[in-house]
Amino acid sequence: QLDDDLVSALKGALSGSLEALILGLMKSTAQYDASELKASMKGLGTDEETLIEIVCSRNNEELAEIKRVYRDMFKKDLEKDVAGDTSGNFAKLLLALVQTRRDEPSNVVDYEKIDEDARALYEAGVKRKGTDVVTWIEIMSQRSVPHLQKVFERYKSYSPYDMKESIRKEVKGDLEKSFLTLVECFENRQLYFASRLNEAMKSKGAKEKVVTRIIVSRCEVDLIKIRTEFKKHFKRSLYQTITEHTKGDYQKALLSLCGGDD
Ligand SMILES: [Ca+2]
Repeated sequence: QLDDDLVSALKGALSGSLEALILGLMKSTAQYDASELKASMKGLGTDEETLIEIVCSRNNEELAEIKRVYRDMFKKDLEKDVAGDTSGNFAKLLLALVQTRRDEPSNVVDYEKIDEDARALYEAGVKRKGTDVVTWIEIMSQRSVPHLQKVFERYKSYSPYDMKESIRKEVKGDLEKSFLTLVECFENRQLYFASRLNEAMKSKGAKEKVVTRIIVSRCEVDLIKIRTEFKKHFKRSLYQTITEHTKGDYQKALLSLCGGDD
């Protein structure tokens, strides 16, 4: 009740990106992700960019918590909403991820399985006419992340193109974006978020929705590591970039969440 009163007071006092940021911070990370997913599927049309970013970048544990919270908050199943709002192979991939059937990392490296999966990815894509998307989905939604990192290394001994180039050649649109997001996150999740932040701020009229979403959803998870990747790859700190590309109280709030310069 106190929270509800506070939220309505804040809604009255704030507007725009600052409002979205402050109200986002009132939620837990999983509540925030669940709300963003819900909003991305609300009404006619779908905000695929948000849907892809959240579903393809969260790990199994995060997705399981998001599903639980989603059911609590909206009395609906995330799977059902995703299935109702997407179609075709894009829907199949998102659903496979939301079902959270990914293996936990194992202490034993299974070289035979790594080779088998690398060859299967190649034979389902670059080697054949068309693409056997179902095989790609199965491998990318069910294998552990350390296993997949080795699979993508091995993949290069079969295919003339690396996994990301292969995705660009084989599939298009939302499916392409989803697979690319997955592979980028398997390789280095914090670098994926750093790149998204960099792009969003560099684009004309900073894409504040993306900036807000990433800062709010990662500030209690891995923002420090994202800062490190940011500085390493873009030569400027996240702090400096926020200073240059945003303004006003929104900027002050972002900088305070950022926590410091690097
Ligand atoms: Ca092909």
